[in-house]
Amino acid sequence: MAKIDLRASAQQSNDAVAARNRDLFGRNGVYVMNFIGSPGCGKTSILEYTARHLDGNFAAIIGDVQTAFDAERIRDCGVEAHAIETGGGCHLNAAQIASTVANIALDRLDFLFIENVGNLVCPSAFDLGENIKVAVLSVPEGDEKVRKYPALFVRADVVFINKMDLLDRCPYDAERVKEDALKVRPHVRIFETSATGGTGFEPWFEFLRSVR
Ligand SMILES: Nc1nc2c(ncn2[C@@H]2O[C@H](COP(=O)(O)OP(=O)(O)OP(=O)(O)O)[C@@H](O)[C@H]2O)c(=O)[nH]1
Ligand SMILES: [Mg+2]
Repeated sequence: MAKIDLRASAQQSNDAVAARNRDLFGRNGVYVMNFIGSPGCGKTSILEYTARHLDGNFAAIIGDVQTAFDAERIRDCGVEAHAIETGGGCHLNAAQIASTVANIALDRLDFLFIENVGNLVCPSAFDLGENIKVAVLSVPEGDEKVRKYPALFVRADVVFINKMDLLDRCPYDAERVKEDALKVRPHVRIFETSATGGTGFEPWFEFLRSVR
């Protein structure tokens, strides 16, 4: 009897839905970013700062295992935000995105921000149909994450190093992190920010204006 590889088959069906999402996003002219990083690295805080300071039309989809807290934080910034509660799942999948975007008027958006479930491993393996993956690192996590979790960094076109305000309190070699990221992804764009302090965002906004 032929063996069925369930993981490969789940991946294939995810890829097919992701391709349909990508086609839909392209037809509507919306640029989609999939934010991936450890729990607490500052994904929502970066989106909050972006929501408050970026000109343009955008919406957000926020994935969490449980609660809609982070989607509420984005709504408090005056931006449409939809929560996906995975109920235990450690990453978002393309079908969840497809059913959520069915409730969003994509044609009036410039950008759609997706915050994946806090996790440096699983989310990087699941295409959602996004234009780019955005990896978020933060200073207190330690400076070896690019080397330890390469699967994300070979795929990410943007890397944030967030919580730069904590640099004087944590041993962290930001230059080494940048070298590591450039080694595995030579054209990656790296932004060094403090989301709570509101520093380092202008190059990120310039990048967004350039892809719009
Ligand atoms: N010092 C400092 N704290 C920050 C910064 N960015 C975020 N924080 C704090 O870090 C904590 C986690 O931030 P979130 O934005 O919720 O992190 P997240 O990545 O969305 O977390 P999950 O959704 O749970 O994975 C909060 O207490 C933030 O206020 C920063 O740049 N500097
Ligand atoms: Mg969050």
